[in-house]
Amino acid sequence: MTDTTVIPAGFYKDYPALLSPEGLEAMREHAHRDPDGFWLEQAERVHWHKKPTRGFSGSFTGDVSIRWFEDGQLNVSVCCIDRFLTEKADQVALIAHREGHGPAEKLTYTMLHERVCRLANALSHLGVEKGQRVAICLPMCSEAVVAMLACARIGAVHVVLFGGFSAEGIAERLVDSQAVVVITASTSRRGAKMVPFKETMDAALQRAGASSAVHSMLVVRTSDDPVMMLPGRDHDYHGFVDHFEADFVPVVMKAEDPLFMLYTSGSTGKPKAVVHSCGGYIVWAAYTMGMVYTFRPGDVLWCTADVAWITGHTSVVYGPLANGGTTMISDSLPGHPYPGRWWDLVQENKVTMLFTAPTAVRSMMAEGDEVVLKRDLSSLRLLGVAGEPISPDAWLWYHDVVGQKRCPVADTWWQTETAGVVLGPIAGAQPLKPGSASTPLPGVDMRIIDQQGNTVEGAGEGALCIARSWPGQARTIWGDHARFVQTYFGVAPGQYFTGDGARRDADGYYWITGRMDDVINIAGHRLGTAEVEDVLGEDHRVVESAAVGIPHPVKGEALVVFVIPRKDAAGELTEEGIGRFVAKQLGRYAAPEAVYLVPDLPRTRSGKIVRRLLRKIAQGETENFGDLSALNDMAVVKTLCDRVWAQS
Ligand code: 6R9
Repeated sequence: MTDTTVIPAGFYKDYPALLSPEGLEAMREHAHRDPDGFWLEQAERVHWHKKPTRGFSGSFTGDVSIRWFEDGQLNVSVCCIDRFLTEKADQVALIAHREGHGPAEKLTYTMLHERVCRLANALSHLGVEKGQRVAICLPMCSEAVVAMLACARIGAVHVVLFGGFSAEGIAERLVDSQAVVVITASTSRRGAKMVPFKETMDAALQRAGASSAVHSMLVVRTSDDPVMMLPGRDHDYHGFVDHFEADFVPVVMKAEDPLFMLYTSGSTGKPKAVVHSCGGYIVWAAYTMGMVYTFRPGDVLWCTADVAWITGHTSVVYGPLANGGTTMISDSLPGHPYPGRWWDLVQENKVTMLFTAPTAVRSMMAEGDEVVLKRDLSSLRLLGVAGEPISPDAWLWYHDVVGQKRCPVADTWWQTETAGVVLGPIAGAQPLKPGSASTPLPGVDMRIIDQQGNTVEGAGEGALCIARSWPGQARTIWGDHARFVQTYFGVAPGQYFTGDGARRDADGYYWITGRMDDVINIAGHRLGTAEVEDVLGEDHRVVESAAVGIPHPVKGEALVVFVIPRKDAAGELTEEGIGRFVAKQLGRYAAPEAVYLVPDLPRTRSGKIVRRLLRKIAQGETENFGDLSALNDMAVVKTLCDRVWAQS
């Protein structure tokens, strides 16, 4: 990786910078000198029923307790809608485009308010109470945004589930969260594929049986496909919701009441839901999105992330709306139905800020420059990425071809657990370095910790940690605080460990080196290798398996699985069958790139699988394996190399 390219802060002559370099420094200095004062000032970005008088209370040691703005009271839907109803009543809040459904639907702040209130009434009518969980499993449609805000309005905790999850995956999450109501869709198209939302949800509920608490389901008819409805449990979304009143008095929440929980992958097999609370989260969403994106009159932000990921929560819904912006969603894919589809959407909707994943940038780059250059993209003023590392090459292509060197590219590093951008540039106020997620936002105390647990000063490499809490920090793992403490505070005591490694250069810019735990990142989707191995362990014909991630030109990383079949089952298990099984159990996004049936795996003398070696073998390497002295059996290496070679 090269870090020699530096684009000076003043490079973008026409870019309306939020801050001057001095202004940014002053903010950093204020946050450092007086953190409580700084964050209470940032808390003014949102509307409070009762203003908080304290910033952080809690501790990063012992049992770890994270609380922000504790004596404040608010309702997040008011922060995102009601407070704009006088000034911006007729401004478009949400543009919802659906492929093959004609022009995009446009909801003003007034219309959004009406829809959110009707659903809030409908959910209350179904008996949903403050603190109960509501599962939302929808494609990218306006109802998804409305559903999240309606939960916020009644104080219910939303749990957005990805439509690509399998019935098993959804069942597990419904049981764990004890959601009482599900909001889903009939079927939906994703590119050429049909996603059977309702059918999968029915299968999930059947699987969960009495362990699930779901009593009602609202079904958005996102297609004309026939859909089976269970009388008494299932309701047609619009047929049911649209009869309710268009006003609902928001439930006043304490700052620390939970707003939502969101499942993500870690280094053990069981997916975990991290919990975010009302006050800290919405201040953080307003702050991070306001700082990195800024929102000026006429701006249209299109963040292409699915609402089921944290990026979809913060950059699609809460961040833009808390800033009084216009946010756009679309269920389209970059190259479908034709190359350049996204550029047409940018042009048609006069998108000013485009925010996507590096994997999408790489796939659009592969379509060639002509596809981009044929379109009028002059509405764009800022480009962004998040979710995985972007190479300087892809960064420069995005910057030079898409942005025509007019638009800064903000590479932002963050996580489900951080809820919003932690590392990212303030365009116009600081230089940009292609391939680097630049510097921490003011108020973030980022550290690099070496192998001995010491803080690295200046340039250096190690574990990426954060030494002080920030308002949007996840408060706990749902139902398992001990796991929260162990996962995030076990590496450097008293500090939050991100799970990532990073290098800091002499200018203080951060270069993410990748996950340090067993999490792989496929096209921006986190997947724990242990999740895959657990699923394979369910098949009694599998003795043992090992899943690893290898570099992939478009998806960033791809999954490769090594499986030891039971001797008597060797003929029954096939590579394709195993691939299909993993995709069925975990979801299509987890479909392995390659599966190898092998007689054994490389192990140390103490029996630990040597994943580093497996990763190399999976990439087709046959030598330069480094020090193999710890291996208990060298012969297995040759067997595996032959196996991979034979199949490639
Ligand atoms: C927002 C999101 C978090 C993990 C994170 C890291 C990787 C995110 C990145 C990045 C390099 C960036 N990641 N942004 N790696 N550069 N700009 O993606 O949240 O789904 O929880 O994933 O993604 O490894 O730890 P989440």
